[in-house]
Amino acid sequence: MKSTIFATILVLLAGLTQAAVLERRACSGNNIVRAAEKLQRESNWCATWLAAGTTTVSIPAHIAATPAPVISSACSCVYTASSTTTTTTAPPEPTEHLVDFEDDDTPWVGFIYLDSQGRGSYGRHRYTESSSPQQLEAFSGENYYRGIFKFRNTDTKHSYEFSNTKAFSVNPNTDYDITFRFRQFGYSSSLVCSVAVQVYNSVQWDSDNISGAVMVGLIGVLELTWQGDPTTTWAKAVGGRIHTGGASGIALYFRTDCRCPDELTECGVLGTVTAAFDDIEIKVRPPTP
Ligand SMILES: [Ca+2]
Repeated sequence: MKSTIFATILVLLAGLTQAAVLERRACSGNNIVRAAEKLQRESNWCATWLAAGTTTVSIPAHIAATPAPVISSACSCVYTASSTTTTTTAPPEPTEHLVDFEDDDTPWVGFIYLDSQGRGSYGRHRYTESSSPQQLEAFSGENYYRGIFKFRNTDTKHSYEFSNTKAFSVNPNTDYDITFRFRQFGYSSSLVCSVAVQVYNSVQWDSDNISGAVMVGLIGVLELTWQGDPTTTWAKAVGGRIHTGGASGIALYFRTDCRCPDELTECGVLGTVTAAFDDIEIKVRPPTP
């Protein structure tokens, strides 16, 4: 009994080995595989054969004597049907945009920072309950974008600039409203910060260069007014109207200038200032009734 089982296992093992060898041989360069290779290369014949089945495809004369299963086997060696050939069409980009800085990945928003001494920091900032009370809560969610800088006695002005690195898609020949939330934090009654926004139709971005945003094609400068007081709360900048003309994209360039008032002889009393942005919105202007 024991020897019978052993013999059966040996036979099974032999069968497996033989099948494996046969398969390798089927894919080696024998005549029928070479013929299949040529047919596939020249006319996609193997793909058609394997897809359509053996009854509806005419067999070239030089392999007509070969049994169909052998042809299929050879064709399988030279052509593998792929399920990844379906083309995917990217969904159209939205023409209205909200930048709330909540995503980790905000690839089209890059920023540059300037001040006369090159001091300060900038970036997307996350406010949590454990943050210092001196820090600023976001307008939406937990995140906003900020520049932060400290006045020294000899400083008269700090400027903070940023732009997006990829133009937002918009409809040409359309009126858009551009709004955003801004807050100046660390306010001293005599400090004045102002925000100016320029709109371009594209931006070229060199990510290796910290100041690598090159704005192209000025469309206009936004005339802004404030809903609220940006020194005490998040105020909404409104009135930023733009007509896209021939442009199908717009890129925004923000500049914040914070000046030490002339009457202050020692600007260091202004301390640390945060210029913060959140919820930048680009929307088609509703038609006026
Ligand atoms: Ca936010």
